[in-house]
Amino acid sequence: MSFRWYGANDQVTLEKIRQIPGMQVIVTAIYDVPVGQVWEYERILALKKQIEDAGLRFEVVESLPVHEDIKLGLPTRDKYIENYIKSLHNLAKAGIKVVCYNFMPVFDWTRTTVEYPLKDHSKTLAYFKKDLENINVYDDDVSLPGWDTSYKKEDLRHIFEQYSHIDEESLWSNLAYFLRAVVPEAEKSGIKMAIHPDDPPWNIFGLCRIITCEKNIDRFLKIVDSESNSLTFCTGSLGCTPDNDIVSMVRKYSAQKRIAFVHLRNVKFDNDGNFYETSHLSSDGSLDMVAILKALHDTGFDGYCRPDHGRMIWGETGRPGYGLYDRALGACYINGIWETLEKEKCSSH
Ligand SMILES: [Mn+2]
Repeated sequence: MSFRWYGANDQVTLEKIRQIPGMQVIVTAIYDVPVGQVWEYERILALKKQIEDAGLRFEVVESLPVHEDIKLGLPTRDKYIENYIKSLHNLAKAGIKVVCYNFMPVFDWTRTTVEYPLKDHSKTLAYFKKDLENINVYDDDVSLPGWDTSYKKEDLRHIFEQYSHIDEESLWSNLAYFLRAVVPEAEKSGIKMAIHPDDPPWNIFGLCRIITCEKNIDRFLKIVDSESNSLTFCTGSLGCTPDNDIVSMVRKYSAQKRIAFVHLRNVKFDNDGNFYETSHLSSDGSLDMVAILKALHDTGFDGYCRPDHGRMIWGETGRPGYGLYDRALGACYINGIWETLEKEKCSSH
């Protein structure tokens, strides 16, 4: 069981995280190194020490971001791939086991609001198709929750111009180029690369997204057939549409030993491309958490998991999706289901 922590500036401190029952591992990153630069060994080691001093372990990185030039397949990509490999070696030397990353063009996870009120007056992240359609990326300076930066319209024009040459097949080929260079190095150093699916799993503003569904994940895993080319299986990202059968996907990829890291989160979707995030409880959302955990348990899953986003409850404020309370409740719920599965297994033998 792990928990994402945003470093020394995170109001959710390591001391608080430590007090969540069953919490063992911290998932974090070095946030002040620009994308494409090498993460120095000394910096990683200092972070590890800070986490270990708080009684936790540092074994999962989220994320080691992929430079836009790699996704675009520009000639400069080789330099950035070289740096990426150097970072991987430094992380391995410090004992990191799993590196989460994504291959979404330009924008990270996308929501249209982070303050959608639920019936119980908690606030959550939501995506309404209509609200996204009303944003004109060419006319407005846009910033949506989830994006690290707000984009000026001039910058966006330039980025969209660059991506206008990138269709799905070229994105696949740029991803393959990256994987063929990086995965063998990860394998040698004992790291599992774990791609995070696109969130949401469909094109945004005409930018292609490819890590979206079972067919595409099958294709992804075949590019380099190695456990070091694995998944961060995010139930909420892939599960925000009825098109993906989450339980059967979890069962399949876990049996193949290709899930290194699981993000557990529940969402409530409709059939028109809208969704909002809920508490982890199965009956609050569209996903069956017991069935998901049973699929992991039946297939001998021994990787890392974390409660993904949480709602804002009990008056907490802070980074949307990353408060303490609801994620801690999620961790306890997950641990409770897992303990039940373990004990059932013992008593049935
Ligand atoms: Mn996730």
